[in-house]
Amino acid sequence: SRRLALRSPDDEAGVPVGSSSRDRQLEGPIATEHTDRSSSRRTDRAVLATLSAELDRATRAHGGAVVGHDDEPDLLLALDPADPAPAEPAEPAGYRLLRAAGRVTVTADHPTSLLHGWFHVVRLGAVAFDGPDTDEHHAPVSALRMLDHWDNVDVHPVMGQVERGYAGGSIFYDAGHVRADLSRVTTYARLLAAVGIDRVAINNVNVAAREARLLTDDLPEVARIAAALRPYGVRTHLSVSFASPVTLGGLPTSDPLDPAVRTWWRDAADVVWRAVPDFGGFVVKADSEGQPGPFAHGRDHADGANMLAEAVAPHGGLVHWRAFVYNHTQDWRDRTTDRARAAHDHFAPLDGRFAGNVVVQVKHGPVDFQVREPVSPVLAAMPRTRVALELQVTQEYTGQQRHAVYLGPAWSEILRWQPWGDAAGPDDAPDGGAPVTVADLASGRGPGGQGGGIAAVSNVGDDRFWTGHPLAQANLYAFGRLAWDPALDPPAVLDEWIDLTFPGAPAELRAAVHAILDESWHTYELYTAPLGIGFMVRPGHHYGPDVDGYEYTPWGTYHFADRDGIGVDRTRATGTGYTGQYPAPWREVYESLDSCPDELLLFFHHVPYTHVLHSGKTVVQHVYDTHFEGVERVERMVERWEDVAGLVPDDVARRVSDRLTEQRRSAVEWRDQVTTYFWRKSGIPDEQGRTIY
Ligand code: GCW
Repeated sequence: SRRLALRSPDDEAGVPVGSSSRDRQLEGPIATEHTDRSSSRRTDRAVLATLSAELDRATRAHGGAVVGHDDEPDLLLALDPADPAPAEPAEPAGYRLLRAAGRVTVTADHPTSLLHGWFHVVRLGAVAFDGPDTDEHHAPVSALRMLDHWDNVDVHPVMGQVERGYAGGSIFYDAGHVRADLSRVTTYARLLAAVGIDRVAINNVNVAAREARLLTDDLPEVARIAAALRPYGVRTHLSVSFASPVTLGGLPTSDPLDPAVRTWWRDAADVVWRAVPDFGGFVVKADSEGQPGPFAHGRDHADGANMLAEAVAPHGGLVHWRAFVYNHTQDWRDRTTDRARAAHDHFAPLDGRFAGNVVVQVKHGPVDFQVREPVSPVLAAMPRTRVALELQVTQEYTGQQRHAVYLGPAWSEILRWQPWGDAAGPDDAPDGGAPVTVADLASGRGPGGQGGGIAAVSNVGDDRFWTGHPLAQANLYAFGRLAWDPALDPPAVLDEWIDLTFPGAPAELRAAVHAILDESWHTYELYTAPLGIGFMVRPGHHYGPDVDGYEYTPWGTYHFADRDGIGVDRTRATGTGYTGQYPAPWREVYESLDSCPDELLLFFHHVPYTHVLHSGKTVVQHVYDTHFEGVERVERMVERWEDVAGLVPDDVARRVSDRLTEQRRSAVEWRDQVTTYFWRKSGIPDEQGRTIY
């Protein structure tokens, strides 16, 4: 029963809290000049009210009392705006946690940072008070941490309401409208604040006619969503259609260099910020998979992005411009076009041309969120651009929330990857400074210093467990925590999630959840497409095995298996030249069969089935062994859960059991199709004589 208190400058002076140094840092000089202070005060007041409600709620749940800040509280949350605020602080703001003689003070200069500090204390629980005296500063490594929803207002005939959504319908929309009751959105914002996410894009990047109108006719409804997110310091972004000037504005063109088009977007942005003063900005998928873009007007992506950037700049807004651009109408007979090359071919030459409030958002791999891909070379190719890393929390290609797949370890590997090996940048020797990681690039600590942050596609829907599979909540949690601090250890993050989700979890439950999830990403990799080749999924919905499903399609995701071998030759010597998009040492490491890591072998090389891996196994024997092992591991996951299911609420237990049953069925299906395919293609029997069909 602890005594909790909140202190803000309002208490003393009765004046609203001023705009924060953090906002200025996020948006650079443009925002400093123009940010409307009253809009940020509105957010600040909303978040302070939330903090005060959080303290009440905590004392109601756990005892104790909310007291005045002068009454010697055990925990004091103190808003302490820097005065005067530094023009350009070097680090994104976080909070300071001071513990002296069992009393804790959390101080921040921005209400949202203070809220994040509060949730840090919640996460620590009693330990927050019991530890030794300390004075710590916690700041997110990256200033921009965002979730993208691929939600449609209407139910799309093929994609459903949430494109690649596996957790029911949208939390924002129902029956063609923004929901009347948005209380769940506020609860969602609370979950996000608890893991440090503070920006959400609320509609699909594939913007259909109905959804395009969120920008105009539906603004009052968007404002309601923003109001539901605001109390937890989460800012709203919209995906917009590049063709809006024509489709919504009735103009004859959407040419980004046309003055009338520029005026249309400026006016549109003005109206948006009038409706939502703390609006975050626009997300754009242009010239990709049928979405309109600048190409139709003979312009490039920088022309398109900069035109929107100019429109949102007066409001301190951002444009997240996606680099997921490739030809999806390829001819499989054409061996020269390589989808993996596309993002780099399109974007690297534009480095230096994007405005300061454009973030170029790059998928983590060159193809499409596969269980295993090399890290995209685009992330290291644009030092003069704010580049963001895009991850996929929704499990489109990793089991669609029917399979338990904890992605924390995968993201951790990506975030820690070093594009220049042991060197700190393109021109540095290996001992010329600390090696730069992907996390450094995304947070502005790499060459050029232009971080665009970290974004991910959300896995949340209106499902009663939020994420379909209750264990998939761990992915949402881990994304937020790793975006805040990419150095965190994924199993430790999982422990945090277990503590918060199953309070007082007995040791057996904790051990079982670890046994099920810790290695689950590798397990999924074992029983699906081998050695970095990717896809092999059923076309369209992307669930379950279909080895040749995409082999003769226009989408450009091929494996080229024949009776002798498999893999895509992406070398400079004899293939598509994709390896040349990497800096040293990777351009050489991937180029050579000898040094290419096994797990990516078939991404980079076409080899005979008898090729011997570094592991000592042939490719075909590796395929057999991994697929049998994958299924055995899933069987152990099922058993582990049955042992502990009685320790969690019945509905959770049942849902997890049902999903694990499906995972086992699906893993067997994958195993049998993939092993049979390779046996039939190669005619090489399994050394262990197991059943192959
Ligand atoms: O992964 C693919 C998905 C599409 C998605 C696209 C993208 C929103 O299959 O459904 O469209 O990527 O990222 O734009």
